[in-house]
Amino acid sequence: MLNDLHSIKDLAGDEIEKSDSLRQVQELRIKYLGKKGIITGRIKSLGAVSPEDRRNYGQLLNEVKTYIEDLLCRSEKTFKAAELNRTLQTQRIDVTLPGYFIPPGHLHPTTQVLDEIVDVFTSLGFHVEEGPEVELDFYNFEALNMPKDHPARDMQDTFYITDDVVLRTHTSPVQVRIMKNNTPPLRVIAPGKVYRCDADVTHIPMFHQLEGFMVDKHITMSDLKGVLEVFIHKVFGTDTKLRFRPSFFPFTEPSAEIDISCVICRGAGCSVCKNTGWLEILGAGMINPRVFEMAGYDPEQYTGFAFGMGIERVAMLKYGIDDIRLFYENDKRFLEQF
Ligand code: 2NM
Repeated sequence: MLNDLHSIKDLAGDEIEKSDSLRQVQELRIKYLGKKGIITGRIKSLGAVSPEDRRNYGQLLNEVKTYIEDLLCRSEKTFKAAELNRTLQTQRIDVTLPGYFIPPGHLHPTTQVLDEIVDVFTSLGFHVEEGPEVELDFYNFEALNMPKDHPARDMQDTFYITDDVVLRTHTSPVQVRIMKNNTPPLRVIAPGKVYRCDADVTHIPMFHQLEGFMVDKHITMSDLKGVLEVFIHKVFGTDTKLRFRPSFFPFTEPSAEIDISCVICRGAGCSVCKNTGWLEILGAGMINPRVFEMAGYDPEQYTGFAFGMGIERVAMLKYGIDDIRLFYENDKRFLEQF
């Protein structure tokens, strides 16, 4: 009976010694110590051993069990260490290797130009204000001297939300809101997105505008000319000439369109300026007394100038870009140039 245990011990020792993988050792653990294993079986039938042999048999059985357990553990440990070593060899991470290159991003050209323009006007004492893009018909048209039947409304193709609510077609409604809630002197610019139902090489349905105005006693067209000249010279260079052409806007009287000498040919004549030597860049004028009345100001007491420009148009002139759609196609070959 004890011999039986000795031969189990020898066989197990042999088998564990000869195993050459962790899997094999684990199978041997099941074979000897598992639920239906050889040693487990002997322990279970310990009750059947005669009382006089049970003590010695039990003691030896325990020794053999501990011996096998020990061998299995040691063998498992060896194989696990070898496996870890192999993993460390084959999957070694060299922390000194350079990381993946993450190309730095930059601001969109529209934002760059907008920021530059905003900087010029804030340096002249203008405050930046914003307003809603979904705007009441009243602020977008009515208060800017464009009543419901006004032909000027045909000048803009408007996105209507309801009869009284539109996507703002310009940022002037912000100025009206400012005037209604403040008393002069006022120097404010309103940059932001505007919407017009339009699409071709020079028009897109959403673009950016910046409008500004200055209201106080005794503001004249000279103030307008001075402010716009500083702006143009800072953005396009001091050798850029300005030209004021009479024009019409419902919200200003008198009104003017402002041209700058062509940034490409410097006035000599080329394809960009269509041989005129001039490029249109801004609209402006003296705020119409009717707009002041709508805002609750006394037009006898206050005067003011206002102006407006398309940011993408300024960017196109500044960088010689001939298609406005490039600003919204997100082609990296285009964007990376800025
Ligand atoms: C332009 C041209 C001329 C303008 C007028 C006003 C307001 F609200 F003060 F009356 N804001 N912006 C204005 C004037 C805008 O854009 C071409």
